[in-house]
Amino acid sequence: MSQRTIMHIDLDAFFVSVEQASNPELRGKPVVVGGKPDRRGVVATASYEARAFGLHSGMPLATALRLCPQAIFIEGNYQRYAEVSKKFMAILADFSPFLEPTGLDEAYLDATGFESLHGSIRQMALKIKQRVKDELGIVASVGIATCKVVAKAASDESKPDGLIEVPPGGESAFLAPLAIRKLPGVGKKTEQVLTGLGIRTIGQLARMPLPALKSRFGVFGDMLYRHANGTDDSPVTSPAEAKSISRETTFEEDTRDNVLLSATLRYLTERVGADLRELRKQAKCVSIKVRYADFTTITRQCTLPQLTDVDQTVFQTGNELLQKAVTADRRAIRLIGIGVSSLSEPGKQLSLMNSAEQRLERLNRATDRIRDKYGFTAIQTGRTIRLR
Ligand code: TTP
Ligand code: MG
Repeated sequence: MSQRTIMHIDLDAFFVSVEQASNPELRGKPVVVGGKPDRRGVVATASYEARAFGLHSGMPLATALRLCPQAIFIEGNYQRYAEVSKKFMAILADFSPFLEPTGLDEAYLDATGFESLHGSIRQMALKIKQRVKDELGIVASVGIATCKVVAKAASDESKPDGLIEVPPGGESAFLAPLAIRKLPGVGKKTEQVLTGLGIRTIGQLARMPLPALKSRFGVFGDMLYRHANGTDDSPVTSPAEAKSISRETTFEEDTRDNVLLSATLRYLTERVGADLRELRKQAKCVSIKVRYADFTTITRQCTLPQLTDVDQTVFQTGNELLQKAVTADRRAIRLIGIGVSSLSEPGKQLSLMNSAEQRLERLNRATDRIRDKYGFTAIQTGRTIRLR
């Protein structure tokens, strides 16, 4: 694999930072999100001021109060954190379409070849940090390396308000002095086992004979070995794309009314069509679902002669399938649904476009895909069913 440039971006003290951004009185103070200390429960996150007193995520609130009586304890607003997370990911998507969110406040970004756009990858990282600061009022830490595992270890190590760039070839030298729990993927259990073997640093782990790690940890040992040596081929993978789009509805009363059935199918088709176009996809296959009063369910599908994102075409095809089904079986119907699958990008005459245009097209489409994806998930209130 040719050399890559991977960034790991992680927000500092995320939940607390959101609170501090909207309430200046909390800034610069020991703050805990997780709840009032008179309740059972644990610290979700502590501000860096509170961490100075030994507070950390997962600590019982009562212990946190004992260690830091002056701390301000906040219940937290998880919906807000999800909203801020969406904005954060949208900022990152402006920088590269090759984006893999791995939590509310962290993501990998493949920045291979992006230095020319920003002067250097370091400049790119600084711009990301600045935009997150300006637009969200939150500090992001960034790690840059040739692979994911080292990039993540670097962003962790850089905190708070950090930026560490591990030069290509410097991976194992960077990791070697770090405690083994700093190796992404090493949890409490693995740490215990490794400590039992006398291994405390990632450097010591990297020098272990591979067979010894394999016999101890199985396939995981193999991964530990590679990661400890700063090698990790895993790609930055954008979230799975929709493979199909469908809508269905249950009637208030079971029905044989053909007009109602068709009208409902039309309505559902329009919802499906809107999603399809928002995703900038076209479909080759239309299917319907019919559930009878006794819950027996049938599906019928039809492959179109060509790709489409036109409601009319999808509806006509779906309605023909529906009409055949109701003619063949007169039972009352409880639910109908319509879906499209075999999705692809709208056809392009690639041969007529030069390769630079093609690359831009791909880049734009990939960006749209990520943006659509975030909007898509956000409005997924039981209206959209995505099958994987
Ligand atoms: P982290 O990124 O692990 O932690 P953090 O952002 O609070 O602090 P930093 O990255 O600077 O070390 O987790 C992100 C959010 O996830 C965190 O703000 C709160 C939540 N969280 C929990 O609710 N419980 C936990 O045990 C952890 C680790 C995080
Ligand atoms: Mg964080």
